[in-house]
Parts: sequence; structure tokens; C-alpha cells
Amino acid sequence: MSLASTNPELSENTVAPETLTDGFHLLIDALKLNGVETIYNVPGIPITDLGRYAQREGIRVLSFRHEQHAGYAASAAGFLTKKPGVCMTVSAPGFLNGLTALANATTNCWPMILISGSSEREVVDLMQGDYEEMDQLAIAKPLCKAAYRILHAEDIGIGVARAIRAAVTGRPGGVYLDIPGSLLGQTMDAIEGKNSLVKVIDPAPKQLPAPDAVARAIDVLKSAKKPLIIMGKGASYVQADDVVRELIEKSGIPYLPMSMAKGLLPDTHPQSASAARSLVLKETDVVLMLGARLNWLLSHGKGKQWGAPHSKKFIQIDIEPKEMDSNVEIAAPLVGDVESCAQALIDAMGADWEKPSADWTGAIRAKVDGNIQKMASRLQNNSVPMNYHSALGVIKKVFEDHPDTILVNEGANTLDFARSIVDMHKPRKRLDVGTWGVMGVGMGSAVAAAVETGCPVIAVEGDSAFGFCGMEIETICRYDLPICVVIFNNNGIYRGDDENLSGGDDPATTAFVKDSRYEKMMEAFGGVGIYATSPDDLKRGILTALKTGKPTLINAIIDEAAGKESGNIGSLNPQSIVAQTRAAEAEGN
Ligand code: ADP
Ligand code: TPW
Ligand code: MG
Repeated sequence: MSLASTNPELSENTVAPETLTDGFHLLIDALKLNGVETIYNVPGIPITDLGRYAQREGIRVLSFRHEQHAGYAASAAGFLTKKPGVCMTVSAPGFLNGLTALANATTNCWPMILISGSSEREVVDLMQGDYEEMDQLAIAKPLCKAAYRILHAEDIGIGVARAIRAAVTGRPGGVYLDIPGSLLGQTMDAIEGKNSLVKVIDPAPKQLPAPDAVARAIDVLKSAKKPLIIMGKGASYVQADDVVRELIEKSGIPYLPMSMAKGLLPDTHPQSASAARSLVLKETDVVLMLGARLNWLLSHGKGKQWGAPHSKKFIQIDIEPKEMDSNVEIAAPLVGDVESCAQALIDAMGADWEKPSADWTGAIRAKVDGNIQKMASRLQNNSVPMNYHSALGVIKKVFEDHPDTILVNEGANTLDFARSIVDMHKPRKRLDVGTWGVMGVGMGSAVAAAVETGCPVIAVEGDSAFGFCGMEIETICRYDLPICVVIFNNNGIYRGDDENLSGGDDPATTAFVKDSRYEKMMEAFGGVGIYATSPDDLKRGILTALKTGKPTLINAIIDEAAGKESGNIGSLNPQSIVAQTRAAEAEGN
């Protein structure tokens, strides 16, 4: 648009004749042309007006209290929509706060663009001490998929297009876009400016697998006696839910969903092997990886968890060729997008495809049924204080009855128990700590989930995890979002009963103030606060929150001795002599 139609009050420091446009407006127009509807923002020099003008031009600009959470929101938006989520920050400190989220998006393979204002190039490059001076482009580069700087107004169109394409094409990731403050005030002819904008055509083109690679994959799959499919968040991201389902059901192969692939097929699906995870990983002979990496979350595809060494063959579907052989030999690499590769496999299976033997599927089913049954009574325990099982028993039922609700989940025990207990029934309804296991993603993810999908959100948060992002409940109240935050309050990190090893007066390093009244924080901003000591309190609180859609925080009191050090991944802690002694004592040796 030209400046002619802008509000003169807002534009007073970019006074220009009517036929001109400026950097502010070109940037906004470029984003709008490419379908950007929301910006996750923290204002300040030099981008305050950019946020104001974007809001005036119809982009939803959501301001956060801290850039990290604006960034986590943008990255979650990227995962949920398949379009880059956009976060906007000020220079140096704001940029660095946003950078953590950009790096996290890249690690999760989610598309995101971090747009940061930056200081005067000439002054920064001579290190002369500008306001918030920092060579942001250089710092961002190693931490994201691509980093660009736009210096001239006429390059804004191509710069934005490049950022969008880099974020979503191939393996998605985070892109940094450096916007020197002086760019925003640059002017150019309005018509030329309009013509300089670039719409990205087919931002993430289909990538078909090579036919010989498909034939190889089918041969390996046919050789299997105990096949298994592992679906990851890459398979959720692609929104090819019907094709993925057809592949699973036509093949008849049992599958394990990684945490953010839960619900891609309902967790209650008869082929789900989630409740027999140890059995299937140990016993399987051929594994088809579908948008999942063989990283630490799968013990790198080897070791004790995977049974006898070298006893497995892997087929891997991934859009990133370099992912193949990252940890173990991939017998059949299928490089391409999940949808095209899954479709190619379905077609190649033909009409006479033989499903896996009943020996294999029956053994898994028996294990799944047994484990589910063993768990059932623990989920119904009504005692006070609650433990993870009794509290999550309530939440599991809520998701059964409200399958469109989105679950945001972080913490250690709070995460691990919720992941295994709470079934997801629909795709992309679960957002959690991702590949890094990062704490503090909860409130940003919850905001993005509510804003991008319009669905209600329940954020199940460890009390420590919540502390990393708790101030954003003001953001939730300000935009009146249908988010119910449930804090699993066990007075600390992992447990609340840890002791100071010195015997001194300071609390243990992992312990918090006992019986903190987190619900009062929500009340401070006009939301609803609930103190819940029993499963019934918790149930009532969540159901009321879902009914009213009001921002709600439930302080759910959990037995402070119920958790384990680091949840399920305690074995990743380096074992000092002290830790070994404590573990031995705990086991009564
Ligand atoms: P999880 O943590 O759920 O196991 P990961 O994040 O480790 O999942 O793996 C996701 C994988 O999905 C990445 O290797 C990424 O390259 C891949 N991926 C992302 N988008 C696509 C796509 N469109 N087609 C195929 N693979 C994809
Ligand atoms: C950015 C290390 C992993 S889990 C956790 C921390 C601090 C908190 C666990 O306590 P919580 O859950 O949330 O109360 P629970 O139910 O077990 O008591 N900093 C970052 N990320 C990580 N992962 C950490 C620290 C950590
Ligand atoms: Mg805790």
C-alpha cells in the first residue's frame, strides 16, 4: 500500500509524498501477500511502529511479555499450520531472547521466521557502541536453518520470500531475518514497491521418492517377520493424515507414535503398540521410520532397548537426505515427503499384500491389553494428595470426552506420565517439549494453539516448567484465550522433598516454596484461579474451564514424593559417587 492511505498520526516520522511507500509498509505488504496472518511480538525500538502498522493493516499482532515465549508461540504455529510462524523482536537482548526459540524450532524441524530489528550497521560493524549493538546476523547463523539481512527497501519483497521458502521447503526450520532500523524508514515509489513484492509459489514442493528406492523398501518390508512402524512429529506436521492412516491400516503393521505423533491415528487404534513399547522395540526385525529421527528419544536405534545388536533393519522416510545413516545403517532410505513416500508404498504393496502374522500382532495386543488393565485401577485412585496417576486419570477422561481439545505438556514426571497416560484421539492435538526437552515452551505453545486453531487448550505443566513461562498468563488473560493451565504442584523439580546435602538452612536445589498458591497469579490478571487437592476438584475445575472458555489456572496439588529424578530419563544423569550411593540407599542395599 502507499502511505496515502495511512493514518498521518502514526506515520509522522515517515513523512513522505503520497506516491511513496516505505520499509514499514513494504514489509507488512510482503508478509500479507504471503499469507502471514499473525505476528508474535514484543515491541520496542526499532519495531514498535511496525507492530502498530501491521495491526492496523489487519495482521493479528499478539504482544507477549518475553520474546522467548513469542518465539515458542511462532514455532508452535509453524508446526500446527505448515506455514512459518513469525516472531518479531527488538535488537540485541530481545533478539537473543527470541533466538532460543528459533534454535528450538530448527531442532524440532518446524518452520519459523524470527524478524528482529537491528542497530546502525556502520556503527555495529565498527563496534562503536550503538544502542543495543550486536552483530545479530552472525550470531543467528549457526543456530538456524538460514539467516538473511535486508538492506534496501527494494529488496524487502525478495528477502521475505527467501525467508519463507527457506523456512518451509525441504526439512522445515527456523530462519532469521535481520531488519536494520534504518530500512524501515527508507522510501521508494509506491508502484515500484508493489511490483517488487514476491509471492512464494509452491513453497514446499512435493518430493517424490525414486522408484528403485520404493522397490527396495518394499523388499525389506516383505522380508520382515516382526515389522514395526515408528511415526514422528514430521508425520504429524505434513497434514497427510488420510494417507498415513491408509499406510498403517493397509500394511497391518503395529505402530509406535512418538509423542507429537500421538493422535495421528487415535491412540486407541488396535494397531497402536504404545503400551507395549519395550516389547516391540526389543523384538522387531524391520522398522519403518515415518518422519521420525533415530536420536536420543529412540536410544539412537541401538543398545539394550533394541535387543540383540544388528538384529534390525531400518527403512526410513525423510525429506532430509542427510538424516539417513545418522545413527545406524538404513537398509532402505526413502528420501521424499511423507505423503508421496507413504502413497508410493501403498501403491507398491499391491492388492495381495500380506499383513504381519497373528503371532506377532497377537503377542503385542496381549501385552497392550495387559498393561492397560494394570494401569486402570491406579488411574482411578481418589486419595489425597493426588499422585501423577490419579490426576492424569481425570485428564485422560477429559480428552476422551473432548477430543478436539489441544494438550500442551511440559515438566519431567508431569510430561512422562501424561505422555503415556493421556490418549490423543485426533492429529496435532499434542504440543510438548520436543526434541530438546526444553522447559518453558508451555505458555507460548498454548497461546499459539488457541489462536491458530480456535480449539480449547489444556496445558498440563510441572510447577518448575510453568515457572519458565508463567508471566505469559497475563498474555492469556489479555487476549481472553480459552486456555486452562493445570499446574502439577509437587513443590519442586522432580520432587518436593529433596534435602540440602550440606544440612544447612538453604532449601535443596530442586525444591520450591511449599504449597505455593499459583492460582492467585491467574486471579491477579482477571482469570479464574482454582486450588485442587482431589481428583474431583480437578475434574470440576477443568470441566468448568472448558464450558466457560475463560482463562483458568488450576493449582493441582501432587504428592511431593511421587516423582522420580528426571522422570523417565534419570539414566541420562552423569553418575557421581554421591548419586550412586543415594541410588543404592533408595533401593535399600
Ligand atoms: P520425533 O521427535 O517425533 O521422533 P523428529 O523431529 O525427530 O520426530 O523427526 C521429524 C523428521 O521429519 C525430521 O527428520 C524431518 O526431516 C522430517 N520431516 C519433516 N517434514 C517432512 C516431510 N514433509 N516429509 C518427510 N519428512 C519430513
Ligand atoms: C530450558 C532441566 C528438565 S525437567 C525440569 C527441568 C528444570 C523441571 C521438572 O520439574 P517440573 O516437573 O516441571 O516441576 P515434575 O513433575 O517432574 O516435578 N532448563 C531448560 N530446559 C530443561 N529441560 C531444564 C532446564 C529440566
Ligand atoms: Mg514439579
